[in-house]
Amino acid sequence: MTKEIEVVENIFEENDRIAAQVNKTLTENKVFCINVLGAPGVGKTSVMKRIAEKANFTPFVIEGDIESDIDTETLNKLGIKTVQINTHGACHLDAPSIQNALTGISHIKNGVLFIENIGNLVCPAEFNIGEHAKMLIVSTTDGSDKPYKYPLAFEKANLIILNKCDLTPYLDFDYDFFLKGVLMQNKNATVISVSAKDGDGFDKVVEWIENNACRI
Ligand SMILES: Nc1nc2c(ncn2[C@@H]2O[C@H](COP(=O)(O)OP(=O)(O)OP(=O)(O)O)[C@@H](O)[C@H]2O)c(=O)[nH]1
Ligand SMILES: [Mg+2]
Repeated sequence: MTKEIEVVENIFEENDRIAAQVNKTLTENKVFCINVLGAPGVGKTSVMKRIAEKANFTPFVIEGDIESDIDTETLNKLGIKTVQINTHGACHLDAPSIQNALTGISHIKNGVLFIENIGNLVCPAEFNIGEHAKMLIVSTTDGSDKPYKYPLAFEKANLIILNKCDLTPYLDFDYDFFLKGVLMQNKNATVISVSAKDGDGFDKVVEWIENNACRI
């Protein structure tokens, strides 16, 4: 039993050591890195597309999926430099996989790197992958109780984006209950409501990213 705990500790230690190296390299190259977290289908890719449209910075993307390169193909077609990681089963990205993927993005300098993590509200929150900030995306279609049920993702997030707000007239999403749950986990995160479908709310998102990116 003791040995099992040691192994888990070693995995986290090794991951954190490599995450620190990734973070140092990105910082030296003036690349602000955002770990994009959220359940499957909440709109992680759609949100990144909207941010890229509005941004004054150069966006780069590492796409994490268990299988397929659908999102990578979509983003590359839009002119956003994107590389794919397929985990073939693993439920989160880790720092060594990011260190390896970075070799696939040529001339990564002066911009913002988005890493779309595996669609999952649990494990990705446990692993640092070299990011400067965690952006958690939740959707009105998920229900307003998610901060209560998946506290770690909310606790770790720096920016929380509530997406699919265009659908609220058709849903019973309780924003006050949602926000109360967020504040129970995290009093420092910025919360922004958006619709990636309509483009509403993205001025604030881009402003947040630009304000934080210039601090590295
Ligand atoms: N109505 C509405 N639909 C949206 C919005 N954002 C995304 N969608 C739709 O939701 C679906 C999933 O969006 P994606 O951006 O692929 O979500 P994702 O989180 O990247 O999904 P995975 O990569 O599969 O985990 C697509 O059909 C989008 O068109 C929104 O703001 N409003
Ligand atoms: Mg996606």
